[in-house]
Amino acid sequence: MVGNITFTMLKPDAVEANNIGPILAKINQAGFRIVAMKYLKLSKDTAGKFYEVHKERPFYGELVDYMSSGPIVAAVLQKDNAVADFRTLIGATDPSKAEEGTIRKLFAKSIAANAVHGSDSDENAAIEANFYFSQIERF
Ligand code: IDP
Ligand code: MG
Repeated sequence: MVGNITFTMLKPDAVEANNIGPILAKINQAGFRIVAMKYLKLSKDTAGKFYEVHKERPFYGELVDYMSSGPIVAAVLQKDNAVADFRTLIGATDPSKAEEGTIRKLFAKSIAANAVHGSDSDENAAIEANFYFSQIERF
């Protein structure tokens, strides 16, 4: 089963703009199956832990504040080649550089408030999915 799951979050800007439905529709239309999903608000502490890999980057404080500013949707998605295909579906980190038709091109507000998270490797997909979901929350 290696390589067939990725982890995503619909970020506070996407939730605030009532884009949960349209983004989930795009995800399903692209062939991803929802394995696990929850709606929650991160504390600063939890957001800081999730993004610990970025703690030396200049935008870390801004990112943690932003990701704990409102509710998010966290989900595990399944598809062949899930990590790479999901990165293609969401587009570049900076929405002004994202391809036409990608989720970030369609829905992101800025490089920080960029609508969705997508795992960058199979290893991180597993770590990130385990951060949010137990085995009995996956189907
Ligand atoms: P990714 O989400 O496309 O994998 P990363 O480089 O892993 O991009 O950065 C994680 C998140 O940090 C981005 O999705 C975005 O929300 C935020 N971020 C990245 N670069 C910047 C920046 O230059 N300014 C502010 N926020 C940023
Ligand atoms: Mg990343």
